[in-house]
This record gives sequence, C-alpha cells and structure tokens, in this order.
Amino acid sequence: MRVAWWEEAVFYQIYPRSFKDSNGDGIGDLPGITEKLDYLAELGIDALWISPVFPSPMRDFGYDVADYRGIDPIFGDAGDFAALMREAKKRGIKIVMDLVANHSSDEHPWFTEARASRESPKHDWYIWVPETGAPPNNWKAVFELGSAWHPNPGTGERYLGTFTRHQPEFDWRNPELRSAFYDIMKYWYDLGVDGFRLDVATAYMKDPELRSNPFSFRAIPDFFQKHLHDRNHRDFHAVFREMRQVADESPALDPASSSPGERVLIAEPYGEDAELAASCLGVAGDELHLAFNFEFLKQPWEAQGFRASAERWYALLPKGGWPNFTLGNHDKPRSAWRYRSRKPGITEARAKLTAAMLLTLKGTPFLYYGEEIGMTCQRLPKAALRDPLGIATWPLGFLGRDPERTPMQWSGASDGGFGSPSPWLPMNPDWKTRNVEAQEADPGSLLSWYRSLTKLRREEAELRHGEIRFVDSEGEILAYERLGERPDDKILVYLNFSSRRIRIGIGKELRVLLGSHRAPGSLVAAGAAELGPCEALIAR
Ligand SMILES: [Ca+2]
Repeated sequence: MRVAWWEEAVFYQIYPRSFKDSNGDGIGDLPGITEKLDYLAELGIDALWISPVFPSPMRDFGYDVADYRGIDPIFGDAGDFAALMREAKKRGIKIVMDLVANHSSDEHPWFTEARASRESPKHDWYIWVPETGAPPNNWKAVFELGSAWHPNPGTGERYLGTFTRHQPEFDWRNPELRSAFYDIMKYWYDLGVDGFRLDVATAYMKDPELRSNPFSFRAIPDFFQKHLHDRNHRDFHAVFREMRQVADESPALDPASSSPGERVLIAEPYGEDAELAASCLGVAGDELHLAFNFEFLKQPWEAQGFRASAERWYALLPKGGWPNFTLGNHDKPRSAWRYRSRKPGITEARAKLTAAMLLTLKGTPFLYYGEEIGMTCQRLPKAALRDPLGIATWPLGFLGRDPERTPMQWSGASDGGFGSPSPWLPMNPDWKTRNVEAQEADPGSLLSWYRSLTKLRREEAELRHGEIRFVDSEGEILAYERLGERPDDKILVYLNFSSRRIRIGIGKELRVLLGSHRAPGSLVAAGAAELGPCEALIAR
C-alpha cells in the first residue's frame, strides 16, 4: 500500500509573528523558527504550515502580499529562509507555505500598475467596474463593514476588495494572472517547498454577472448576507486542477526537495461548510490533496457531536479523498479556551482528551502553535488590538483574532522566552506557569502527553492509516477502533467526555498503549470497566 507522506504527517501551524523573536524587535521571525526546530522535532512534528512571511505592508499581517517571491525583512531574508529549509529537511520536517492568491496588497507593483491606467497590461489581472456613482451590488468588505467596491478615480472605475480596500482581488478568469501564479508556485517548489496552504481558495472565482447576495440573519461572520455570489463560485475547480498539475509536474531542482507528485496542496475553504471543503478534492483525484473542514472549531463539548461531525466528513469525501482534522488556527479562539471548564483540572483534562482524539482519528492532524501546552485566550484592551477585524467589530464578538495570536510561551522568564521585552501582542497572563520549559520538566503535562501521542502514532501503523470503525457507546463516551491489515490487528480508543466516572463494557482483555489515567503496558480486564473523568484510553 502506497501512503502519501501528508496522509501520515502531523502538521503544525506556525504564526511566525508570534512564535519566536530572534532579534528582540517584538516580532517573531524565520531564524526564530529555525532555532526551535529541535523542539518541533521532539514534539513529533512532520510538517510545518507557516503563515505568510512575504513582503507586506502588514495591514492584515501578511495576508496582504506585496511580493510573492520575497521574504519580508521583518521575518528575515532569503538566506534565513534557505537556512530554515536546510535545517528543517535535516530533521525530516517538511515546509508548507501559505499562498494568499485571492487578493494582493494594494501596494503590490501589479496593482500600482493596474490602477494607473485601463491600458496597463496588469489592469485586467484585477476585477473592475466602471464608476457610476454607486457600487454595482451589495458585496461587503468584511473587515471594513462598507462596500467591497472601492473607487479608483484615476481610471474612473471601482475595484473589488471583499476584505479591505487594501486587498484588491485578482481576476482568476484571466489566463495571464493564472500563469503568473503558477510560476510563483514553481519558484517556491524550486526552493524546496513541499506544498502550499491556499488562503480562501474557494473565493478565487466570483459570479461573472456580479449579482447581489441575498439576505442572511447571521451578523458575524456573514454581515447579514448569504455569500452566494461573492465567493465560492464553483468555477474554482478549474484553477485547482491546474494548480495540481503544476504541483505534480514541476521538476525538483534540489535532491532534498519534494519530487513531482509528492507535493501537497491544502485548501482553506471560505466558510465552515464541510461539503464545500470536501468539494475542493474534486471527484477524479485531480484537484487538491487536503481541505480544512472547520466543523470541529464550532463543535460544542459533546462526544456524539464529534462523532457525527467526523462521520459526516468521512462520508462527504470523494472516493480516495483523505480527511484531516484541526482544533484551532489563527482565525478562531483556541480550543483550550473554547472547551474550558470552571474547574481548572477539567480544562486540562479536556485538552488531553481533544489531543488524543485529534491524533487517533483517521485523518491528518493539524496542530496550532501553543495548543500543545494548552495556551488559552484572553480579552485584550482595545489599545492592544492589532487585528483589523477586531478593531472594526469592537466591542462585538470576541475582539477579533488577536487573542489566539499571542506570543508562544516558551518559559517563565520575564519575556516568556519569546525573545523581546515588548512583543507585538501582550503575552497571555498565565505564561509564568504555562510554558514549554515548565511542561518539559513534568511527565504528566499536556506537552508530554502530546509527545507521547505523536510517538505512538509513529509506532502504530493503524493509527496513521488504518480504517476507522466507531463503537456504539453511551452518550458521553466517544469510542472507535483503528483497524490493521489482519482482522485481529486493531487499536481501541475510548474517550470519556464527561467529568464523572462512567462504566463501559470491554469485550476482551486490553493492553494499554497510552492512557491519561493508566500506565502503558497495564491490562484492562474483559467485562465491566470504569473510565475516570475525561479519561483517554488507547489500547490494543
Ligand atoms: Ca524579530
């Protein structure tokens, strides 16, 4: 059986501004990531997804790119990137870049050229309508709460920007634009990059007739519109097929680079709909490899809810399509905060339980930096907010996306081990007790638990690519088997979502592989057994 590396890998998302600052300017950078590669290797990470490090005016913190082939000086230079690639490969860690191809920064030279004249060769790389004194439809710039059509008096037109006016959107129906992006992808493949996470990939195509969106009752994040026409137009499939071809066919210049056919393309669908995510894989195995299904990020604390969500995801995927799961990212409040309990011990136990679930379900797990030490979210004072969405919607919602972007908590030192006395966002106040250094020293810590789980995944093939079969169980127990090649090869996973003891029935004697409440190698006798509060049990 041939298994692709990205089906077995444990991915880890780094938000570079907040990971490790190597030069004390308050902002994390590439040398900071390189410095922490040993930590990541020890955590059992196989691949990094690094949020954008390209030159950018940083109005949306790198999700507004001004040069798709460079490195923003705030993060380092080409030499720092090469060093990161070299050191990562030495440790068997692959690198996935974040390609923001729906829009550029308004400071990208392409847009400067495009907006200067209707005759400019780059003009039609973006989306324009003639100025008539009013926008052509009701599409919104979601970070500004105003129209998505921004005046450009120089040409007597308006351009489209559905995030901010500083993020003009590309016309992906233009073949020259498409080919420019494929050249950019080849450029990074040549430098050894193993794939791309594609930012709002389903938004590339818009309704060609520019029809207005119908009304929706949802204020956040939809701003009272059902986004039928401004994003997720199904013509994106044609782009995905072309991107896949480029990934599969571009030669590898460096022997250490991923070969053609080994690179991975991961969609960020625009929306929380698992069906839309599944569609990114296409039906013929010729589109993207993976797509984020965000259902776990809004899933309440219910064992059967997680089961239903996972089963729905498996059922939606096309034949041959591979699932993935994630509990957090740079756009959503952290899982430890979402699943917090008034009893601190239960919050910790729940973090261990979700980790066990993420790393034993059938599918590629994506961790978000800091999740492995249970980093949480805090409300930030308005003056500390940096995220344009948080500033625009203050004081509604959860203060935007800054709370899940605070600096990584490396140690209890005055700078939290981050590397600067005044980081760009304040440290979460619990850094003195919740940090990598403290948890490395504690075999019972969440970090040690994550390390044990990734180690177990590497040892047990069933956990990486075995089939999954859910076991019927009581309401608050999530139980499943991961099946091996032979009928007797199977690993059982029991997860008790309740904060009390629950009795379960065990068919035959089990040997514990890893447990939150039991020692590896210990036995669980057949018959009635009792699971402790929030117990995670992985056994054979
Ligand atoms: Ca720095």
